[in-house]
Amino acid sequence: MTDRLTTLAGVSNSVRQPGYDPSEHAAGIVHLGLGAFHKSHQAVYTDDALAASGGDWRIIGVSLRSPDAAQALTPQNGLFTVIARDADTTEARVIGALAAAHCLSTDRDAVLAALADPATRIVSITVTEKGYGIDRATGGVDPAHPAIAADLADPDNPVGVAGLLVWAIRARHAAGAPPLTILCCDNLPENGPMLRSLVLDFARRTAPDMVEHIARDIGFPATMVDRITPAQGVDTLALAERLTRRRDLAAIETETFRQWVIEDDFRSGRPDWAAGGAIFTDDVRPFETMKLRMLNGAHSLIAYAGFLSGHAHVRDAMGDPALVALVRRHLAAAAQTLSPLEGVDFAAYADDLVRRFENPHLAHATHQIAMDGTEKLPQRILAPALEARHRGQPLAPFAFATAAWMRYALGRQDDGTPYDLRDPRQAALADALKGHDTAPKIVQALLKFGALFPDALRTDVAWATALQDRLDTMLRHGMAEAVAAEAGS
Ligand code: CS2
Repeated sequence: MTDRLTTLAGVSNSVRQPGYDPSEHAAGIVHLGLGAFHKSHQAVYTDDALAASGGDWRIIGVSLRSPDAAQALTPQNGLFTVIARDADTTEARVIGALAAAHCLSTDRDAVLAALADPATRIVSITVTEKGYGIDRATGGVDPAHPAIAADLADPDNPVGVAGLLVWAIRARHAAGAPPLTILCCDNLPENGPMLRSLVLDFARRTAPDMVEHIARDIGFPATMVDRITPAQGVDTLALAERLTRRRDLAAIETETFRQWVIEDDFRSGRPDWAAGGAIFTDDVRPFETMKLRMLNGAHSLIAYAGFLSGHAHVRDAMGDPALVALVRRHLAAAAQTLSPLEGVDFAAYADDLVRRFENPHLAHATHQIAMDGTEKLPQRILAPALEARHRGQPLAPFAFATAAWMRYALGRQDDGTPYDLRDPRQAALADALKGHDTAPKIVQALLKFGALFPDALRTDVAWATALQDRLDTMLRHGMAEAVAAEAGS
């Protein structure tokens, strides 16, 4: 049997290896959310930064609940393979940036010690949109979120992001450790300011003496992150073994493209991420809005319409010319809601996105992207819909994507086969939808759902009619026909 990847010795020469000796660099970052995306994105940029400019900036990766990542990575001394693929390239590289991997639920002490350690200067985060427990209406904590509720009740034994951060800030302040920079790398609008307001609100409720320190000394840079990275696939490990000649249980596949735009507000230094191509800027918002509305918005359209018309993966959905026409229409409509961004041609960006979605090597499940719709819809689809309405631009593309989500929220295929919605509010959605089986009723029930839809859309008759018409076609004729009808309209 092939040896496990535990050192760089013996890894195939054709595989790129860290351009530095990992053992010579201590950790300076704790990362919460040790998933495939972190491994394909920040860890790769950090690998480039260490090779170019050195520094004690390796990463201690933390999963909040699942021990799987730590169990795969610890026996490999943190080493793992990133396989970047597109239509004509397959490149493997071994990443040395990860100094350790822990799981909070099984290894609390190690995680808390790392957060409190004065050597830690950055805490970065990818826990997905639903991981934070933000009340989007107030910007503060959502006390009903399970981790927020647990941490409000017992702030000394934190289990969630806000609780861990405020715990760390208190411990570090008491010990005179350097101020942290807290780097949100999730696809949320204005993610830095959003996390700042969440942490401040949590501190107000549990550690009021820390509020001023947080407001003054802790940095919360905004970021736009981008690299399409499916969950590890069934073939990933075999491919990694073939390429590296080592058995690597932590290998991941991703695309060759990557992008990172970061607001330069670091309070105690940072790695030279620009060496890996990261762009530092004073204002991330225009990049972030573009990415959320164009890439992520189109992704959600593909996920709902594609999944329900029988396409398991994005690349298969991109084989349906009618759906591709809708994707292109959506991208153009989303671009029209943006303010011009110097140096960026939105039409060229849209063309690149279509190519990226078509990537024949990425098995990116539509069901994966479809999850957590209530967390994703506002910034991806509803914000640009609102902007389009304000500017008097066509609403049809956004209405179709929203109707597709509404259809998806019913939790059953056209033939009645149920599927798991995978949404943090799925019980409430099921409740709201109970007994409603016609398009007008479903649309009315979901328009009123929670604080999901902005008031201007909730009360707009033309918007409701546009949703109803499309949902009605989806219900009567199935999603594949609805896609074809919309593309032909
Ligand atoms: C996707 C994103 O799962 C999803 O919701 O839209 O994870 C997307 O792949 C990344 O944002 C790409 O950078």
